Amino acid sequence: MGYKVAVVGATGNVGREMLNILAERGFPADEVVALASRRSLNTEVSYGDKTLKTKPLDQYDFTGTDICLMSAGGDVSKEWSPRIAAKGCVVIDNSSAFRYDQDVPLIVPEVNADAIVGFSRKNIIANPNCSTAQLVVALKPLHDFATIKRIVVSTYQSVSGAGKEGMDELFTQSRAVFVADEIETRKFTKRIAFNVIPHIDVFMDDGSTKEEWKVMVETKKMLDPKIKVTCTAVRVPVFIGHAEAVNIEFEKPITADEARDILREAPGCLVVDKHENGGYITPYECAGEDATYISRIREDQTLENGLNIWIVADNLRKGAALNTVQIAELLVNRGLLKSAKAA
Ligand code: 11C
Repeated sequence: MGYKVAVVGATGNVGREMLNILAERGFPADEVVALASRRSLNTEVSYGDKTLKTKPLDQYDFTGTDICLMSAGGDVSKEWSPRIAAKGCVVIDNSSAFRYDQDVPLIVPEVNADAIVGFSRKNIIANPNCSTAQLVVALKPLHDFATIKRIVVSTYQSVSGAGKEGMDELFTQSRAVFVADEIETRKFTKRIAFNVIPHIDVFMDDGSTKEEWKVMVETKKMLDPKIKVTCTAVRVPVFIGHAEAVNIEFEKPITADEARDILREAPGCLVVDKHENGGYITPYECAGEDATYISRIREDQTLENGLNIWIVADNLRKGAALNTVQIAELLVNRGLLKSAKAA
């Protein structure tokens, strides 16, 4: 028996990728329903070799739907996730609306799969921010080996993290530069074409941005609350793929060779680390891929038990849609979806 799955926000960057990945991975669905706001009504979206027409979220009855993959932003999620969950449908939410709720597990299956059992308290599971997802995939096996004390993260985040409008703005501004046209900024606060912007999401009282705060709070929630995290999050003129330079301080000794061997065996990780020209992965190469790539693994000579690493992943896949589908697979594989349905 397969499941009935709804995808909310099916016309967005992440929603479309969710549909692709459900089909690609052969998720055991008898029926997949694409839902969207009235603005995007009857839009055609692909699900494998089928084309689905979006239906309106506010007219859909979730009774009998087993699982809802939600990618419609925090405000829509706050309003709809509890209503959908109350119908017995498990919500896996890609927004930040429930990530910091103690009664909602925040899950990256390679990192904290066992925490998923907590979903039954609210019938909601949260998917982390894209920059945190790839970070914890790479850090978890290293933490298990040598216990991380502190990390300093610098992110290089692609414009697709800001949705389709972000991608359109990079394209339009780049073209305008070449044809000497006027550069308009709408989505970003400064020009993004041929530039970098040290600002993602809103500013907090301490001068950090919300993106930097999310990386800190979500890493602690999923990996270990004792780890100290500091982050600078930067938008770069790349369409897809987030990169991160991470400096890690461990409690116990760990060599670069040991880290490389550990990461080679770790779930979800792919090490590309040749000390030669091009012997590392860049965001452009990771677009469309599922793995979290780790390169430039080296000891930090200025720090006892310190390493530097470079992490790259497709932010729309491991950072969002793929991780959401992996959570759904985890529910299925552990028999949790059926028991939730029976309860
Ligand atoms: C960005 N990381 O690149 C953001 C997008 O909390 O899920 C994802 C925001 C979130 O702009």
